[in-house]
Amino acid sequence: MTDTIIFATSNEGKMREIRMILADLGKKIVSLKEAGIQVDIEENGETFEENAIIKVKALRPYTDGIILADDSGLEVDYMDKQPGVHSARYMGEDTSYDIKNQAIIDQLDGVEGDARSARFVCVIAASLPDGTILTSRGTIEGQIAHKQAGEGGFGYDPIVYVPEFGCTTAQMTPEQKNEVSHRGKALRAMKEQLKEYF
Ligand code: ITT
Repeated sequence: MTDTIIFATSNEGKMREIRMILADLGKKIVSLKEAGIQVDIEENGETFEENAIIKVKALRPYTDGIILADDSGLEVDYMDKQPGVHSARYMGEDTSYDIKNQAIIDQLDGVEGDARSARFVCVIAASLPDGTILTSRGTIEGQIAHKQAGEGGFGYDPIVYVPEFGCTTAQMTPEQKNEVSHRGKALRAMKEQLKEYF
């Protein structure tokens, strides 16, 4: 089985975390850009699972090796679990996260305590050379912060406050975030499944 895994993502923030979490797998992990693949994938699924599977399947014509993909997002309970699978597209793909994050804080104006609950969700899909599709899921529970805090991570990290740690996921070190995050949990679960195939 090939020693290179294509990770079907164009998101550099995700890719930084993925490389750290999968470092012990002993495989070379390459992003779409590094693999020289330009593909426009229509993520029209209604669930994180559907979209993660859409991504790995879209890459199958380009390689006969293992393909991984991540579909993830932020569910805000007070907003009926939005932006959810639309997290990247929420308020427009080109709108800055400073603006998107402030808009979510503004929508929760006057909402207090547990009613501010939210979570990051991550689903990892794998497509194996024999056609097998695997998925794994991870979540991290938090609350929407009253103001943005922290410089780490990417995307919605500055507004996801995790009570057990007393900080947002943007205020965690990369190691801390990977230890407790939706992506860390989903990728470690996927590693366990993949070990059976190596
Ligand atoms: P790819 O499809 O190319 O992987 P994408 O950014 O479009 O990149 P998604 O469709 O899975 O990926 O959308 C995920 C969005 O959810 C991401 O752009 C962020 O806005 C948000 N998100 C996911 N994980 C996050 C994290 O760990 N920290 C902050 N925001 C996160």
